[in-house]
Amino acid sequence: MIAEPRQRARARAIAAEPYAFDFRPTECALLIIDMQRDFLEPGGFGESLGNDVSLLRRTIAPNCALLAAWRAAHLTVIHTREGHHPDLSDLPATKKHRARSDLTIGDPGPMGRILIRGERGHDIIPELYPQPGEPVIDKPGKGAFWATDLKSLLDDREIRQLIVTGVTTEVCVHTTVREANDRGFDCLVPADCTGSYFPEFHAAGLAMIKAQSGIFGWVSHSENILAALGTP
Ligand code: TIU
Repeated sequence: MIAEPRQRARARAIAAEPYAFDFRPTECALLIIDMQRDFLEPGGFGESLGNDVSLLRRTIAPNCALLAAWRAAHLTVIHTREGHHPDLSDLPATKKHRARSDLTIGDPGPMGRILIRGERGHDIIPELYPQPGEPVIDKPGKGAFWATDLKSLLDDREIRQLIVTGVTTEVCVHTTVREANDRGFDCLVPADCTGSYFPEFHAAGLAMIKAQSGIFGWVSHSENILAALGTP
């Protein structure tokens, strides 16, 4: 028997650039990228490399507000973490050695072995910690689709749209938005919920997403999403 096509979810407009995003809540997942201690917390790996983590920490409050509204609306939320198996079997030698740093992935760092699954620094910050039942995608790469089961997880839930937040704008958020775009997902990126150690890369990354009539997707602000969800 051929299944009936699912009713299209009712759309709500979210103010965005380059034009309003046609938000269909039940077909849309909130995808929170790599809000991990080692990238965001003072004393973590990111800061030990000389980065100013306050540039990333400003994303915590708007992500918390968005996540709370998303949970209250009972919509799909998915978290990701960048990291590797303790035996480093999924870590390309290129990724380990390219930085030519004294401290690289797998080495003992300020919060356990750097970007190794199960270590304190690899885990998600307490403010945004996943609740039971919320999927957590452990990814070895920058993009959330490569070498993960994210695509089948989204297909199982009939998700066609993604609101992508997290860090960093031009690295893991951008790679994931590009991967999602090529797989047929519409992506909306709220600027205040993403951040970079390099403000100019943050700005350029967002500009690239919405350029050319939305070549990779839409850019907005969390307040516009909260308004569409009916959250003041
Ligand atoms: N999550 C993510 O973006 N991983 C990175 O390594 N980002 C940097 O900006 N280095």
